[in-house]
Amino acid sequence: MSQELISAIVEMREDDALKLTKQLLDEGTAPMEILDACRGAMDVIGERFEKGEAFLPELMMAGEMMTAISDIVKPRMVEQAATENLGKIVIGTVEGDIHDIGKDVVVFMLDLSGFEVTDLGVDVPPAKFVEAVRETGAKIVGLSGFLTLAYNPMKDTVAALKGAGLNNVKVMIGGGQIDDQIRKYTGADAYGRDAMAAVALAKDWA
Ligand code: B12
Repeated sequence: MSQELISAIVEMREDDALKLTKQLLDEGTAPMEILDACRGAMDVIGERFEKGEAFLPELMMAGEMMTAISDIVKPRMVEQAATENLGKIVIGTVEGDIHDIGKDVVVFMLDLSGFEVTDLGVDVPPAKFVEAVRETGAKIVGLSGFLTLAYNPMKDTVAALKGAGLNNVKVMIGGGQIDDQIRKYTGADAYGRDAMAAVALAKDWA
């Protein structure tokens, strides 16, 4: 069934993709499992784009489908909602990058898990992260980025936080192309593969 969902997304059959998503949820498939299948589909579309077999309109449509699917999936995650306040987190997509679907899922999950999240949106310069951490007193920062071009802004943001004397703030990074090697390059404290990992890291630091 997940394979069917992947095919529907890759073939840009949005109605089928949304129907299959609802069906999978009704059958008891875990929301994160569905998002994982979507990641597979996004990788295929992304590769086609890279090879010049798909173009910007396809990428945009994939983004729209992904948003619609995560809007269906998100309310199903609510069952596990926490009541305690675990602390404050500042999060945003770094400067030069406007990808926000993955970040929004992370924000949703952190919020649900009991964190008070300040979402700075997309294309966020390092200084804005510093300002928000100072204003909120957050002890955790999340940096999202999907472009190779996001690595340096992530590194700059980590450096800006340190430069501002905010040494006790923990930084986690994530997004499509990010891995532990990029974490080392940026100087961030941890890398999280998905929203569940983001929550686990934040809980560890709370
Ligand atoms: C949809 C999409 C778009 C949409 C974005 C819409 C939106 N509102 O976000 C649009 C059409 C706008 C777009 C634009 C561009 N895109 Co684009 N896009 C994609 C695509 C297909 C899917 C991304 C996505 O939304 N995935 C869905 C989410 C849910 O996936 P996820 O990774 O599983 O999310 C989890 C993790 O990432 C993690 N996570 C996310 N953030 C964080 C943060 C923390 C702290 C943690 C711990 C975890 C974490 O948790 C998430 C939830 O579980 C990817 C391909 C891909 N394989 O990802 C290309 C891709 C990212 N795009 C790419 C490119 C090149 C572009 C453009 C430059 C194209 C152009 N020529 O204009 C522009 C860039 C504009 C800019 N300045 O940012 C390339 C980047 C290549 C590179 N090496 O840099 C990719 C990889 C495609 C490719 N293979 O070529 N894109």
